[in-house]
Amino acid sequence: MSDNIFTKIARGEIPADIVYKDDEVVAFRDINPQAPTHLLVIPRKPIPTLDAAGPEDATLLGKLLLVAAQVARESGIAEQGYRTVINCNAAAGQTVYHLHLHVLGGRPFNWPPG
Ligand code: DGP
Repeated sequence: MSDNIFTKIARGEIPADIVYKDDEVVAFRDINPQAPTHLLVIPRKPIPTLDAAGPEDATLLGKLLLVAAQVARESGIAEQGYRTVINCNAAAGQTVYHLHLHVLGGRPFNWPPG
């Protein structure tokens, strides 16, 4: 069993502002929001990075995206537009080694991201 902080949040061992949960996926508010709405969507399965995901995770990865779209709609940011981000490994800024998808909205975002 993994001891990373997001696995503990998924198990309810650490408090978080949870906006969605089912038997495979949990979504909650980021503790250090970078936008008026900043949600994290995680699998309960402790996959450390996107690079560590395999073909056996294909359905789960698709579900993460569908849950991201659902929580974005439910948060009222979908029509205006939102940014989804997966940081993979250190150079991309990943700090928590449990796969997570950021959903950011409520303000404009630049492209390219810099
Ligand atoms: P990343 O840089 O992609 O690994 O993003 C990790 C995010 O996780 C970062 O935006 C802050 C957030 N975070 C870290 N620890 C906690 C926590 O204990 N609770 C919550 N809700 N978010 C956390």
